[in-house]
Amino acid sequence: MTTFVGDREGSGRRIAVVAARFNEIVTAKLVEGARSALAKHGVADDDVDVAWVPGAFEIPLVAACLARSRRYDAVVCLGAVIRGDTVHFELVANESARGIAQVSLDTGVPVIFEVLATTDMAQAEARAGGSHGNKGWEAAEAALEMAWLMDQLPAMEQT
Ligand code: INI
Repeated sequence: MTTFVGDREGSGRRIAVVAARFNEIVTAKLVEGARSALAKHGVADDDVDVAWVPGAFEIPLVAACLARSRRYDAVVCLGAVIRGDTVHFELVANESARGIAQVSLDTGVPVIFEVLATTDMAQAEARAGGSHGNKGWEAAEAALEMAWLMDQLPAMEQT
């Protein structure tokens, strides 16, 4: 029996981060958390590229571009969708999640989903370096773990 459990060693890894500027007060902290986690696990600063997009809706296209470049071991997607008075929230949150999942499945590159979807700003801030930790940090660790796992698993056939 073989058991595969991801390792978070980051030396030599190249990681891309896609971050939404919408609700930047939150997303800047997610990016900071992700960068700190990558540095802590040994990823060189030069091996981390960050692409800013207008909002969470734009994340999937840029994540697809970066994943298909084959330059990165993983792509970390960071955003904050905060419920307002309209259904726009649902559309943005759902499409962002769907698109990000699709990029990962289509490319075989780990694409990590950390687009916060919260009722209010306080909940989002709590998850961006507040009482609920920093989800950007967790996303970076998930990226390293998935990169390691994908290296160990049998190669995916191109379809
Ligand atoms: N984008 C976000 O990242 N978070 C939000 O909360 C949000 N809301 O609520 O509207 C949001 N909208 C912008 C969207 O992501 C696109 O940038 C825009 O629709 C242009 O395509």
